[in-house]
Amino acid sequence: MARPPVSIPEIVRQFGPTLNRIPANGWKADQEPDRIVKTHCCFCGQQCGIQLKVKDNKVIGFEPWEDFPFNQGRLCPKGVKRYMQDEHPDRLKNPLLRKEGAGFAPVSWDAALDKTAGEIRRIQQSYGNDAFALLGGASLTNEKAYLMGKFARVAVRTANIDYNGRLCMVSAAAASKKILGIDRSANPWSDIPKAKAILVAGSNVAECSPITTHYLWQARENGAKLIVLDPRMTPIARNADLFIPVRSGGDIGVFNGMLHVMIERGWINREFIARHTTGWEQVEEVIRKYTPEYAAKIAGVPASMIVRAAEIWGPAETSFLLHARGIEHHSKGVENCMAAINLVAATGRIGREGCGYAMITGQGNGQGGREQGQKCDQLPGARDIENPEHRAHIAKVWGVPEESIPHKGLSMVKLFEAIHDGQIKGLLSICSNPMVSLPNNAYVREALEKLEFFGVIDFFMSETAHYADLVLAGSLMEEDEGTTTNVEGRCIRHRKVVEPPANARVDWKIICDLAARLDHAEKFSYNSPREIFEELRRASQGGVADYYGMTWERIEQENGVFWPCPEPGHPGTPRLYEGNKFGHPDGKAHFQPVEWRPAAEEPDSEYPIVLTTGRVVSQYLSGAQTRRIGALVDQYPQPLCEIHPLLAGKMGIAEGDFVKVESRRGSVTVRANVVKTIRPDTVFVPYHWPLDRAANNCTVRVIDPVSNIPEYKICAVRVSKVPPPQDEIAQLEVQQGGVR
Ligand SMILES: Nc1nc2c(c(=O)[nH]1)N[C@H]1C(S)=C(S)[C@@H](COP(=O)(O)OP(=O)(O)OC[C@H]3O[C@@H](n4cnc5c(=O)[nH]c(N)nc54)[C@H](O)[C@@H]3O)O[C@H]1N2
Ligand SMILES: Nc1nc2c(c(=O)[nH]1)N[C@H]1C(S)=C(S)[C@@H](COP(=O)(O)OP(=O)(O)OC[C@H]3O[C@@H](n4cnc5c(=O)[nH]c(N)nc54)[C@H](O)[C@@H]3O)O[C@H]1N2
Ligand code: SF4
Ligand SMILES: [Mo]
Repeated sequence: MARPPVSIPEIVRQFGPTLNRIPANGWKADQEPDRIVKTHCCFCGQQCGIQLKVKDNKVIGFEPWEDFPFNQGRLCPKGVKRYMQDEHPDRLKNPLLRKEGAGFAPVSWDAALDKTAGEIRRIQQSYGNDAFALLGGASLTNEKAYLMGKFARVAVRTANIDYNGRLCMVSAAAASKKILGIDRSANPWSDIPKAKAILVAGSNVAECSPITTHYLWQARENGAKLIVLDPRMTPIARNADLFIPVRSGGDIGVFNGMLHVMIERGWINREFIARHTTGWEQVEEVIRKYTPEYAAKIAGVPASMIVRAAEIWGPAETSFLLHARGIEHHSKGVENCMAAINLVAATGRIGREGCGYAMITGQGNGQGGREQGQKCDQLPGARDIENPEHRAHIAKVWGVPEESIPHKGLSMVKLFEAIHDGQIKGLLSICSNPMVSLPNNAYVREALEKLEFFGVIDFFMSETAHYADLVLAGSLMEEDEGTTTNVEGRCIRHRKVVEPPANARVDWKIICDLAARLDHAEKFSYNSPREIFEELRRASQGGVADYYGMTWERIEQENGVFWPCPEPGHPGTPRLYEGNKFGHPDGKAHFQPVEWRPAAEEPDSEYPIVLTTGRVVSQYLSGAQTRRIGALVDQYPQPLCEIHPLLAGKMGIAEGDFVKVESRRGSVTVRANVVKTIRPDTVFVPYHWPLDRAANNCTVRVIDPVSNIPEYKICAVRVSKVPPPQDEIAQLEVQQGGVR
């Protein structure tokens, strides 16, 4: 039986529009708290230490936690306001079942869990085990990420589990593994201020990894030179010694061009290359043709900028490379990152104080979430699901026959294609909002409508949950306890601050309750997340991401422990590759030659402009959380289209006009923000909004062949001035006092 299509106006009537401003009972931040709990921010990969104030089992405010070494009390606007989610009127407090034609109605947990387990069984009996898929998330703690991987392989026995980190860290991960052998930032952030040359590629540091700004400032105060690559002059770019306004998709031009100049001028560490690397000859061969002039054509910037970048980076005494999604969200995302890392390996400036490399992790547990086995090709400890030894180790920890562990499944975008094609009939999703975050929204909607059963575990009725048959009311970060692993690879402890409200349930318990209904009670009989962590330690033992030597007590006492930490007495490993020992079996770094190639969809005469997408400081990801916090909404209420005055002038567009940004797949209508800080051939729209304001109406459903990350950072569009939109949701939001 096909599920009925969802009526958006019906959802708006039932749950209100997406913009909710003031909780019914208000916040009482001026009250005296009963308790103050040291924990961490639930949002980005910086995972700042924060203290939450509690009164009567309610979070009423925050205080900085100055002793936590990473952020030393610093917080960004999101961290400061995050506590406002807790008492939000939209908070889901009961499991909700879709009633034909009548929206959602509360049901008992027994009914909800029986229905979910029953549908998993029915679908698997009719269509085979792999016809039921699971989707996890990198905002989940390590414990929950581990549990999801085990739940998929042991209780549901499907190969098809993947997670939203597939949209985020996988290009960086693959590149780092290929060249250096390990998927983790190589250095603790305390190394950044000691570097004399810093290259930041494709990262809007000030808005998206705000605390990292402070480390870059310190470096500059110590005399470092900062190079920034971005098609937009972001706040950090405004303060750079050299800002290279690279064309989206053109970074390989800059990296290879820099290497060309460095070879010519003798700024290559040939001794290091000979002793500690392989594959240099092929790189040198490829680089030959990347003269500054040739490279400049690819990058869309003057050749002199590339030469200048080489002059800063090449001879520097110490250096640090950081990159983020700007170079990773491409159909050549892995190649972009490899070309960048080649620059580090060619100088041998890695594995020492002030010499290093980092990928700026995005989601709260972006690092840990990709180690514990919720990826389609992975088992805990960052193990390979196709490696017989790795499988045998995990089978032993789980107490199951090795043959019973499914093999590699489909990655997230492919999983949606399989739903579309009818291969996958059922889906249970936790901690993902693909209706906003996957490319080409219309395609995602069609896929969700085809599912025979769709269950969602969330604490808010996300845009994706609107399409579910059943929504299970899960837990906010502060309502449960566990660990995450921050941007540096430091495993930290999140405390339980308050109990979940009413009839909501902690996520891990929901998963264990479901496993019990699938006849696996004894393998999921944990009494607490701590027990899950104890098992995770053993599962990770001997793996690349080894947590065996950690305990919750140690993590707390030491303000976090860096993996690998293979033994209880081991100090942890803040800096990887010390003594030039790389992660490959031969101990060497493996250079990877990289040739530039065009994006899947370059601009043409019909769609002449590049659209690139990303973030703003006050909104987080799909916005399911931050669009509900009035104080954050006020900072950036609606998506804007950044457009250069030259381009705007050609089309008669002025600041504040409505513009239609249209690709071959769909369009978004937003106000124009005419700024000189963007390339005149490019427009930028942040992606945190749903429906008619979703940047992902336009983006292209093309993925990197190695990492399977979508090409969010480049597609072809045309832009035109239009009258203000008149739809029903727009009207409702205007009535609510929202700004369009
Ligand atoms: N405020 C806020 N902070 C966040 C998040 C959030 O949603 N909001 N999300 C978190 C997550 S999950 C992530 S992944 C990170 C993302 O952090 P970032 O990667 O820093 O953020 P983005 O805005 O996605 O993209 C960064 C920059 O890439 C540029 N760019 C686009 N195309 C190219 C290109 O081809 N080359 C280069 N060099 N640059 C390009 C864009 O102009 C943009 O300024 O942020 C994390 N922190
Ligand atoms: N166009 C464009 N699209 C993009 C990007 C881009 O730059 N441009 N960036 C991509 C990137 S880098 C990312 S990371 C993705 C993110 O995309 P998503 O993962 O889809 O976004 P989130 O907002 O994190 O969605 C998480 C959902 O889970 C819920 N949630 C959060 N924490 C928990 C929890 O602990 N338990 C439970 N049960 N639920 C939880 C939230 O309420 C929300 O509904 O978006 C990608 N999409
Ligand atoms: S969103 Fe990120 S930078 Fe901001 S307070 Fe939270 S963890 Fe820190
Ligand atoms: Mo991300």
